[in-house]
Amino acid sequence: MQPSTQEQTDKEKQLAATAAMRWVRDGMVIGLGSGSTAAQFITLLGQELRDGKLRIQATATSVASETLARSFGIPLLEPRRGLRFDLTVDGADELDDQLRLIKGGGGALLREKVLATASDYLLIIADSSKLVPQLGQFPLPLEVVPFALPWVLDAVDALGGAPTVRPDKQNNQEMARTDQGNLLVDCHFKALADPEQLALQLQAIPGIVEHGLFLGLASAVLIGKGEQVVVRKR
Ligand code: ABF
Repeated sequence: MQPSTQEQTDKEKQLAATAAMRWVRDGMVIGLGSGSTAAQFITLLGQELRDGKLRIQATATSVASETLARSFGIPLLEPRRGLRFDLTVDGADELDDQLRLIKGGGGALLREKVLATASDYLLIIADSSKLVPQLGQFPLPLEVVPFALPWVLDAVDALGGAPTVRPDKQNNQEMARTDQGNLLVDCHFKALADPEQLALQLQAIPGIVEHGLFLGLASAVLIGKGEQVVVRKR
């Protein structure tokens, strides 16, 4: 019997997360990403640590990842000046062949970008559905300060982004909140002809704390594809 698409996707995530362990060295300071693929990596890391095979320290990009890391006893570092990460391992919602990414579908884009920027090496792990010829089918997330929301919506509309405020379906709330208490806006550009230009335009809108375009940040991507892992490096 053929595995279902979901089973295949889960397997590809597992393959990518397992392959990422080859980038881990004893004594490293590691940034922990968010989402289901990153969770698989944190689990593998936690198991190695628990078995005494590895000593690492880490900082997590979300409360969820922090909770998972804590459950394995991974030593967690608080943000502080000068703290750098040897390696950050994180997932993505979309990626193209230039290693440009859309992230933030899980709402953790701000901390993800902070850690990505403070990392010497950003390793992205993903299943094969994430690799696309052109970014933009996946709605581009923005983290927005609540006060600024109406004006941010106007400005993104003017750019053709057809913005929607992300609801918190789980808690039946009209608006989801990030770990920082901000709102999430999803932009439906459909296709991003010039992600670099769009990133500059979004950065210029007051009230947008961060956008989900990760450009020039990924050092390498590991893509689970069927039974294999495809590696792409910058
Ligand atoms: C995070 O997890 C994100 O930036 C992205 O939204 C998401 C990918 O999710 P998954 O690994 O569950 O497909 O890394």
